[in-house]
Amino acid sequence: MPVRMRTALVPSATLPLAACAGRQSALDPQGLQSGEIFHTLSVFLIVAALVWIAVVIVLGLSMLRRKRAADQPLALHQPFERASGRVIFVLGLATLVIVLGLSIVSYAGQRTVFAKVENALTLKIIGHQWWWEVRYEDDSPARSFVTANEIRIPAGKPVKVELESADVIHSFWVPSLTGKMDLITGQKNELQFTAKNAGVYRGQCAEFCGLQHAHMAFAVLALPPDEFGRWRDHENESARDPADQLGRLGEQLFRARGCALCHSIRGTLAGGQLGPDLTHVGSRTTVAAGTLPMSPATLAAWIADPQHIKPGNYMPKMPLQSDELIAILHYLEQLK
Ligand code: HEC
Ligand SMILES: [Cu+2]
Repeated sequence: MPVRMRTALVPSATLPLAACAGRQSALDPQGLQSGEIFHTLSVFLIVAALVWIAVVIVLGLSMLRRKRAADQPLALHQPFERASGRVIFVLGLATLVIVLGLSIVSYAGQRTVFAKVENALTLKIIGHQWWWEVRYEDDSPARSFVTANEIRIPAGKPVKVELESADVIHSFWVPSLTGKMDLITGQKNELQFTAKNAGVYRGQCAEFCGLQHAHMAFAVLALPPDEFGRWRDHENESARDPADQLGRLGEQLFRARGCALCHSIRGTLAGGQLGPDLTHVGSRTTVAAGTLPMSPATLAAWIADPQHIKPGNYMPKMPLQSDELIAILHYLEQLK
């Protein structure tokens, strides 16, 4: 085999294994709920595998020890009939026991997965074609704020997400942390989960919702609780004022070029509701619902031509001069 081909085959052969770990995998559970789902799956898989192996062994034996056909195929052989009757009865009973046992395992798993814990951190998540609105709500409106495409949570603490949709049906899925739940217009669905460890997990819309469904992802950042507290306090603040002349120009252009019609930046005159809130966009880890990693270059590419990056999405290509783009970019980057 030519060397080039062999080196190409090695990674492709290990690919299925590599796919089992990482930040978006139901087979590498990092949450209480996903752990329970994985446990249920393992029990089902092991029991089903044992049954399958037993069936194959019996099938093999019966083929090996096959007898010559009787001269009178219709004549009953009493002792054999009685023995096979017993075998069928025992196997029927075994099937019943196995199915009942698996039902109990499944029921117990569901009780943990859908258990409601008091005092969970509550977030409201609204699905939009093709991005996620994330609302941190508090009893005091002064402590409530909106962000997008990124969920930060305290590790080890229960989190409740209330799911709704602004348009079509979407589905909230963070495989590493828990199972799926749909977002439906006019209906409030709920899901609770707890990330066992700090880390970054990837979530993805899991219900086909139109053209850019595949680019409707989000990041879940599970932070140590004190760090989460600091982030929440900071995120609750209004956008910081631009630090320099170019930033101030960017802020003006953000309104003058129509961005503010669709985007809100708290603490400024920008109050649009059609697109993601950009108050702290500079501190997010991705651009356009997980489509690109956040950097000055990707942010610039997105603003310059969002239709090139995510064709059909609801942010139009805005006609901007290059110096206007630079000023707006400079302004948004500062919104940390
Ligand atoms: C007609 C409404 C509309 C206008 C006007 C608009 N946007 Fe957007 N914008 C959106 C929508 C909708 C999205 C989400 C797109 C997606 O991810 O599917 C978005 C996404 C973004 C994002 C990515 C946010 C994130 O969380 O990743 C940035 C940055 C952004 N817009 C900046 C701008 C700037 C700068 C302008 C002005 C030049 C502008 N937008 C004009 C609707 C608009
Ligand atoms: Cu979708």
